[in-house]
Amino acid sequence: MKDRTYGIDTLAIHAGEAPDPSSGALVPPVHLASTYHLGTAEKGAAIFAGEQEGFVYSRWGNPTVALLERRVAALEGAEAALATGSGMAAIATAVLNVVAAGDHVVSATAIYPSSYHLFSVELKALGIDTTFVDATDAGAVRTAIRPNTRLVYVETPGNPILALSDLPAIATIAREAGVVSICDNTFATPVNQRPLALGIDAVVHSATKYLCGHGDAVGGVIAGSKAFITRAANEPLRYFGGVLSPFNAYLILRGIQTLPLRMARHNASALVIAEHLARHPAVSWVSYPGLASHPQHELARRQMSGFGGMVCFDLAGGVEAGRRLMNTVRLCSLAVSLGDTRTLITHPASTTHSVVSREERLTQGVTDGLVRLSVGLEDVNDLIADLERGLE
Ligand code: 4LM
Repeated sequence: MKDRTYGIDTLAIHAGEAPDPSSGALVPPVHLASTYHLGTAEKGAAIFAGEQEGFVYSRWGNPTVALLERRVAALEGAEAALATGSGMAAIATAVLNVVAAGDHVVSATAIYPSSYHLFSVELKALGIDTTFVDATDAGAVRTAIRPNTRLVYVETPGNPILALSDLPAIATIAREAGVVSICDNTFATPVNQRPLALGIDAVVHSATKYLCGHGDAVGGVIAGSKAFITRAANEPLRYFGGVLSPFNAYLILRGIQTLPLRMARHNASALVIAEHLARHPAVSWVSYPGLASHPQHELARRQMSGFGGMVCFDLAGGVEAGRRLMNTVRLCSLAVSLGDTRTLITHPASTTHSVVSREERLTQGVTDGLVRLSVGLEDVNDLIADLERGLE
């Protein structure tokens, strides 16, 4: 199948597939084997020497996982992809594929907090320094680049405030400086945004989110050039070992088939809800890239083909209003994560960030009334009615 000639709806269902030769089954088998028969000594030697393709051991490669990799590569328009055991494993593997002790990273500040921790604590302990910048300003990225900078890292739309980074501008800055660029595309998905086509070198995903889409598997994926992916597979992934289980690969593959359909509904419902909240007296502001009031709405229109299912808003009534909303909603689930069929809602000030001092959380952009909504696939009128009861 010449994947590039098909539309994304077709790729999501068929890319990379090869019917199981032993049974003809259309649904991909879940290959649970950890190890594989090498055939003959000569064939085993050829596989080990890299002269012949073949599976050896499932930490090095697995047929079900490989199908997921081909599928995501096609969706992202990448030469290759590499699946990992979680989104964090994808980020750590991709980053460690580029940087080593003594190197420097320029990262957006507004990224998933665990990614921020990876750079600010874990990589720092390994001798890798990171400068965090407001990546909504591409000039700030350029200014922060040093002679030993090896990597520019962004997440757009960023978690949770949905700030955007100008991907073509950042890709150009990185390329001119001889620096690798990586974008976390989890919030947008390849349906709404294709960072590689905009010049970014590699994409990382938490496949736990929209790619899987049903909240039943943790996983991650990296997509990029064949050289980038081969090195990531043969070095950091193989030796740090953060591989994906074949069963989770199967679940994510199953979810991906409906990714374009689901994203169309996520996009449509999130816009309706964002517009509704923007008119609501209990809401002081709404952040959604699809609203004309979003400070980077024009950029969103240029680099995204849909604005996603995440909506962020601030309650005028602060922490108490947030607590009331969390305790009143019935259809929206009070839960972290995102990208599921069901709507997920969080109010960091009363939950995940309640142990952090108010000053510290404000510096992270987590205001008293900040609410993050992962708009699911339920009837949008039911969702609005559910939110309305908690906003009264
Ligand atoms: C959450 N997010 O926001 P794994 N990249 C982005 C993310 O939002 C996440 C990851 C990577 C949330 C999890 C609890 C933009 C996670 C990390 O959880 O390692 O698959 O992905 O609520």
